[in-house]
Amino acid sequence: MPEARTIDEWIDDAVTSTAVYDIHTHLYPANFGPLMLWGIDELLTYHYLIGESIRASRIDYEKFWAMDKGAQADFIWKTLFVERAPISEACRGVVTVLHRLGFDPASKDLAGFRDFFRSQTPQSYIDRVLKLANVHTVTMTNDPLDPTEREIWLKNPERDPRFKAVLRIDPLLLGWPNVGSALSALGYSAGPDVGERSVSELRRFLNEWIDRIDAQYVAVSLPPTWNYPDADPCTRVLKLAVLPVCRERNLPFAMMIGVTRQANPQLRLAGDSLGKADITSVERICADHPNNKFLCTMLSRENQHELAVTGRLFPNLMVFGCWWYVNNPSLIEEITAMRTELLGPTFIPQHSDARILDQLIYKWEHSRAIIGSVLKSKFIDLANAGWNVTKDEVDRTVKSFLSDNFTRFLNH
Ligand code: FIX
Ligand code: ZN
Repeated sequence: MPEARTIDEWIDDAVTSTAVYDIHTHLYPANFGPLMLWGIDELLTYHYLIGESIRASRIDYEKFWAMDKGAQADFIWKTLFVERAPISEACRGVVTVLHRLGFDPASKDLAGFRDFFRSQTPQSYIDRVLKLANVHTVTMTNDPLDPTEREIWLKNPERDPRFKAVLRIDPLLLGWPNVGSALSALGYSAGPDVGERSVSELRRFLNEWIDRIDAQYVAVSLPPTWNYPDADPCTRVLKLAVLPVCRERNLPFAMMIGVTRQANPQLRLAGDSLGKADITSVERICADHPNNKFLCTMLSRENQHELAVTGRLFPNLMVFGCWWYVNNPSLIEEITAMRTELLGPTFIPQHSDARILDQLIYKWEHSRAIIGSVLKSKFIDLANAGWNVTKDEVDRTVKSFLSDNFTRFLNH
């Protein structure tokens, strides 16, 4: 029977050496030009830090937005890292990145940090960050209704195999009636009635873009008020277009539930809020469509226990990640322990939601440590119960959590 210290070492080794498949990010490869965000100024102007710095400084919104990115980064650095201790998770993240890149973050030498990033090239920096973060593949968040992104895809860009695509369709479910004209402008005639003609056009849109970007899954974010089924275009488009296409192509449909967009519009991207959603909508959509695969993450802490239980009830549902406002150490630990106790090794504990490439370094370093500490207590409890824990079991469990549960679910 291995000692607790031995199990700890096995888990530390496995958690640090296992490469991650990051199943939800907003990252882009080097040949997507302005969409690829990286470097210290992007790290500092991450919307989490914009929210924190405007709160801490009480600066006027207009005055903040009137600054260019460099000035905003200076302001956030001064407000959160010089005038205050950077103890929030998002601030600690910047410190972890600088430290892992070999800097002394406490030098507070912003100009020196900038010199370093100016000396990097996007492609070589991607190689460096993926290696440092030990991430083998990320999925992007691809919106064909975004003109800048669509233009790049229509040029058939060379693909970096480490950046997989995901077809993000929020407007197709939540944007009626306006999305009708956006689709018509692209040559797809779909009306808010979502009648037969519209349904076949929506299916054509979905199939063409799934092919064009080689989407690994189709995804949407939904408000806490989302109700399934309901007498709205969202339900009709889901039932008549999205789920049939996903079923035919054996692609998971990902639901990110609980976001209230623009609760404070003056904060722009930082102004979104959350709410508790009705878990019975998740139960019903999984029950009504047993041949569809669903990925689901929820934004509200109050939904996490229900979601884990729903995962146990529906094998076609893969519970994943600690999304956004629950992506904080104390909650990642709580959620991961609860899910492990209810679902064993059959869920995906985390995704990074990285918007800036460098964030992969801290989001995975921080989450690996917490996933590791949860697994230590679970495996040691198991050993204390009389089970002869093996290194192979530990390695397989960690690999399932960080990569294989997703690839197996895709291929199932
Ligand atoms: O809907 C999403 O994919 C969210 O992750 C984003 O909208 C959000 O702004 C974010 O970056 C959260 O971390
Ligand atoms: Zn996201």
